[in-house]
Amino acid sequence: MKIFDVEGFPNPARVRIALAEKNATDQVEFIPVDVMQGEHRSDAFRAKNPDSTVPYAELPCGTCLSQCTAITEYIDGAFEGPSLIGNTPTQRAKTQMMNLRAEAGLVDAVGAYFHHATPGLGPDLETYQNADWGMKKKEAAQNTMRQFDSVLASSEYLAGDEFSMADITAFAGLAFADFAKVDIPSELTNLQAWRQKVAARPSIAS
Ligand SMILES: N[C@@H](CCC(=O)N[C@@H](CS)C(=O)NCC(=O)O)C(=O)O
Repeated sequence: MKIFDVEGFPNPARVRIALAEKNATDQVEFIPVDVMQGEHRSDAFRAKNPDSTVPYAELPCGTCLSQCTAITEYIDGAFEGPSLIGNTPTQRAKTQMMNLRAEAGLVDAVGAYFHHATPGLGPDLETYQNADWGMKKKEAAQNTMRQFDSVLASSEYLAGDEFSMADITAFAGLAFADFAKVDIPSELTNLQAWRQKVAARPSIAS
């Protein structure tokens, strides 16, 4: 399996954490993509991943997968170890729900703020910006943080008692928020405690 990505970017981090959770990092070949030079918008890249995003995976059978959620589903099934997507119908559905909230409400919302209301990736790549939209999405990201804080008042992890893909997505979203300077409101103590607990996992700490 090959992963085309940029080390340290928020969405690639989601897939790298999932691989580390499964102790499978060394079973994957990472191929760097020069996003800052626009390699992901080239015809050759688009032919493999029409989304023009990192990460994408090329599976041993030749199938190309974009979207971290889909790539994580593959990783979860292809490698041993505790499930990141849930074992029962209820756990799976809850994980999907919380993962979607973390993706749309946090990672993508912070991304919209970063790309629209800050210089983002620079003038060559940010060819359309709408600062109002970016500011609105910053507000949305902070509302998602508040929502997650109240979930975590009575739950170990976002989708229940087990660590899951939803936690990975939210963790990457908070790292992106730090980078983009979207404050995590200080009163969200459940969210802060959960973040410290997740940061201490071997898949992240080492
Ligand atoms: N929903 C996508 C998002 C992927 C994404 O937006 N990746 C960013 C890097 S973190 C990217 O490729 N940005 C390129 C650009 O903005 O032109 C996923 O889950 O993979």
